[in-house]
Amino acid sequence: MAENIAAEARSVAGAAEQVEALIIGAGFAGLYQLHSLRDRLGMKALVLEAADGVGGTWYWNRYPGARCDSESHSYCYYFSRELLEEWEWSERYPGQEEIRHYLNHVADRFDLRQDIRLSDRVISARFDDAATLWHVTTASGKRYAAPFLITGVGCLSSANVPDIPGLEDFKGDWYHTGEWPHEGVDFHGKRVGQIGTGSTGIQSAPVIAASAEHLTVFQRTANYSIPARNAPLTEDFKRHISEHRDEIHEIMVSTPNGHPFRIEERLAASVSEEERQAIYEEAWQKGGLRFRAVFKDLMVDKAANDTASDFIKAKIREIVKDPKTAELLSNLDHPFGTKRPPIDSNYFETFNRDNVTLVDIKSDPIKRITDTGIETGHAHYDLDILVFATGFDAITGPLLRLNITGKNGLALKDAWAAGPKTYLGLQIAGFPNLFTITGPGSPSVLTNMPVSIEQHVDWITDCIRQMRQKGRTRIEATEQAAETWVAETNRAAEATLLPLANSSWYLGANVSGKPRVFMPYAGGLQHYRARCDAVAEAGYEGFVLS
Ligand code: N01
Repeated sequence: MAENIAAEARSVAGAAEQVEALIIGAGFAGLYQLHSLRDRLGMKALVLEAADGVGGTWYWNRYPGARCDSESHSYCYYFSRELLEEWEWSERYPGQEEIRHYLNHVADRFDLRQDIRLSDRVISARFDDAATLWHVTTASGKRYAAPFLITGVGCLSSANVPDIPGLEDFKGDWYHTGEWPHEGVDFHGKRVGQIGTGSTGIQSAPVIAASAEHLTVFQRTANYSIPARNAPLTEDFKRHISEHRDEIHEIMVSTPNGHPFRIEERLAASVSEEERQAIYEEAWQKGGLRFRAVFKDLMVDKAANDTASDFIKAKIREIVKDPKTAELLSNLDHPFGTKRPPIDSNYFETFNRDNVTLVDIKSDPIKRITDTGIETGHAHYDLDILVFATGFDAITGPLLRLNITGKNGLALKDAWAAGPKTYLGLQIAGFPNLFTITGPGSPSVLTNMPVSIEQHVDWITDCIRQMRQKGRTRIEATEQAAETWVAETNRAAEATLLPLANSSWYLGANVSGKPRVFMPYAGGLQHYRARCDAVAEAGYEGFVLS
């Protein structure tokens, strides 16, 4: 807070640098938005980035085992055929370092760096109604102004370190997975405690266990996971991908989740028990998120979902040798897929190692952190290193921490006090000319992210192009359109099993005090895309242009 006030005070003295569009964040979204506005529309645009390099999520999440859950040939930009053809992925799922290299390559290839300001965090953004200008201030006190402000801050970039009493007393080292040290962490000879068993914890535990003296995993909610079956890409596969790019892309943009595979048309109950088990077994052996796509009703019919859930529970019990540990790991309290399903490399197998212990903190919650470890109601665990794989203040957190103020002094935190309200996840009533790439109310976090990002950036770019052609300078979502969209987002979620996961970050449940609202649009990316296109074709229905 003091840092913010000092920066605001310093900024009064310096003149603002004015451009035509300001973009916050240099990840997948910000890089493509800069390229689109600058190189397609000829606008003077600038990206502001807190980190000292590009990459967004893939800059920060350097924790052991960090890897994408979408297949490499789909987890990339499709806007440039040349880019697609010159970049070669090495593995089925790209690791953090490879994706970061890819995004650095994109920044160089499209000559983006000259318009990116690194190492300076945006601390406030304020709309000047009379001038139709966004004024942005950074932590170093620099000021910028532009008619358009576009956020590309990601959905999972605001680290959530839970408020457990005593952390300040801990004498060992502690880390959050989303803000991992660049030089890495040496676990050799260390007793490590990991809190959290989401996608991150499920990836990090096997890698930490491989070098630590001992790893204690503190599990609050048991989680599903499907084997990733990661492997180097074969030459045959690479050739296949390069010969079928258009078909692959067509599938990605016409399915609900943006992945390069279709959801099967059959229902879980349409096949015999024996056939169903064989289908699940084959999907388990192939690995990855495709497991969720073997029947079309897994996300909408609880009985269908139970068949997948039971299959996975049986797998966990088969893999994990100690029956008590197996019971804790398979004691799942939510339907499969209602939290983003992790994929893993030997997660459940890790609990067969002699140097790994699972602690159930649902039945015996953490009381406090002591100077030497973690104390629960019934035990004390001595630790040298504490790893928080505790997720993020997701979707709204990265936007709220920008301290955005719209028309009439309306602060975003007040506008969203009861939960986020947007029109199409793209705009907020009362905040003209502000676009939120992958904002709440869009399907983004339920999808393969780059596909959603490209759709949003293309829509925003086209909108600004049309505004310029028609001499319009301002666009603002109406309150009515936002209300209607929130109702539609709620209806879409209720038509699925998604709201049944009580501890999901989709609902904001992992952050204390956060309003419990299902934030993403669950009606499917292909329907959402059609809706956004229809809105544009109807002259930006639901927006006021002036
Ligand atoms: O975070 P999470 P994440 N005390 O929120 C626990 C993407 N991602 O970083 O479930 C004790 O899912 C919490 O327990 P509970 C992906 O979209 C992708 O793992 O709230 N425990 C949970 O176990 C993913 O969904 C990839 O009861 C506490 C864990 O911490 C998203 O990022 C890889 C606690 C948090 O799980 C977030 O995943 C990694 C507390 N006070 C991430 N607070 C890939 O592409 C929280 N927990 C593969």
